[in-house]
Amino acid sequence: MRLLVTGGAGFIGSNFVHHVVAHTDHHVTVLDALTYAGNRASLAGLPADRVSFVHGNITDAELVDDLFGQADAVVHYAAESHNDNSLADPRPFLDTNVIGTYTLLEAARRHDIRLHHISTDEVYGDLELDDPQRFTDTTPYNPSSPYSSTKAASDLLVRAWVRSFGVRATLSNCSNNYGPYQHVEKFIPRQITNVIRSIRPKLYGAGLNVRDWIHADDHSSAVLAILERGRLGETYLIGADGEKDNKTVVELILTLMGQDADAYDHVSDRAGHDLRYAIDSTKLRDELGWTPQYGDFEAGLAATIDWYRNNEAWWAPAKDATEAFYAKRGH
Ligand code: NAD
Ligand code: TDX
Repeated sequence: MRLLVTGGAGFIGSNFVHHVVAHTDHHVTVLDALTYAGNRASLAGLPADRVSFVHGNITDAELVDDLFGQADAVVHYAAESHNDNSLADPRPFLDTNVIGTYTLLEAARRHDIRLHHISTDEVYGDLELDDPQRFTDTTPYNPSSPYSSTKAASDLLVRAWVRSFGVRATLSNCSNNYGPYQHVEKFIPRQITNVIRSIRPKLYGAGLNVRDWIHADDHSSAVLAILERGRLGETYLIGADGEKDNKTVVELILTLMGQDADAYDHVSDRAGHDLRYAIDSTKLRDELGWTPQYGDFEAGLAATIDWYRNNEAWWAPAKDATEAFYAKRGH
C-alpha cells in the first residue's frame, strides 16, 4: 500500500512512520510543512526506498490533490497541537486544523480515497477527579481550548463528509502521548530537558490535573489496526489505562534522573486548564484485538529520559526559544 502521512515530521507522525517501516511493507510519503514543530531529523535513518518526503502545506489544494492521486490511503496527523500556543495565538489552529482538514476531505472525496483522521480526547472536555466514567465514542463533544475546539471542528467535518459524500474515513481520539521525538514545549520533554539543563521543572498550578498517558508506539499500532480493519465511518478511542496526575509524573522524572522528588517549582496555571482526561478503549480492544505493549509507564518514561539524554542535538535548537515563550507567560 502507498500511504500518504500528513504531519509525518512531527512527534506522533514520525513515530508512526518508524512503526510502519518496521512492521509493514507499505511505502510512506510524508507531507509536512515543517512548522516550528516539524523536524526532518525525526525521519533520519529510514530507508529512502520506503519513505519519501514532500515539503508542503495541507491547505495547498493543488498539491494535496496531486498527492492523493498517487496514494492508496491517507493518515492525517498534521495539526497545530499545543494548547498553550493556541491560547497565545489561535489563528494558525483554525488554518491548519480546520481549513487543512477540509482541504484533505475535498481531495478524499474527489479521489474516493481511504482516509484516517487523527484526533484527541480533548474534544470531550474534562472529567472530575472522582468521576467513575471515562470517555467513549458516544461522549458529547465539549472542548475547552482554541486547540481542542479546532480539533473538534475537524472531527465534525470528517463525520459530515462521511455521511453527506460517502468519504471512506475513520477517526481516532487518543489520550496524551509520550516517547521519543516529542517537542520540548510539551510537559514530559520540557521537564526532562529542564533537568538536563539544571532548570527546575515547572508544574502548572497545584499539579493535580490528570492525563491518561500512552506511549506513541502504542498509538501507532492502534492507528495501523484501524486503518487495516476499522469499520468505515466509525470513531475509535485509543488509550492505555495510564492515568497519572502531573505532580506524580514530575516527581517520577526527578527521581528517575537522580534528583530530589520535590526539586520543582509551581508556576501560574494554564487558562481554562482541563482537569482530567480518561479513555475507555474497550471498543478498539474488543473489535480489533488491539492491546498496548508499553504497560509499564515507569519503564517507558525511563527509556524516554535516556532518549533525550542521548539526543541533545535533536532538541537543543528549540529549547531556548521554548523557555523564553513560557517565561513571558509566567509558566
Ligand atoms: P506535533 O506538533 O509534534 O506535529 C505536527 C506536525 O504537523 C509537524 O511536523 C508540523 O510541521 C506539521 N504541520 C503543522 N501544520 C501543517 C500544515 N498546515 N501542513 C502540513 N504540515 C503541518 O503534533 P503531535 O503531538 O505529533 O500531534 C499529531 C496529531 O496527533 C495531531 O493531530 C494531534 O491533534 C493529535 N494528538 C496528539 C496527542 C499528543 O499527546 N501529542 C494526543 C492525541 C492526539
Ligand atoms: O510545563 C508544563 N507544566 C505543566 O504542568 C507544561 C508544558 C504542561 N503542564 C501540564 C498541563 C497539562 O495538564 O501538563 C499537562 C500536559 O500538558 P501538555 O503536554 O501541554 O499536554 P495537554 O495540554 O494535555 O495536550 C496534549 O495531549 C492531548 C497534547 O499536547 C495535545 O496535542 C493532545 O491532543
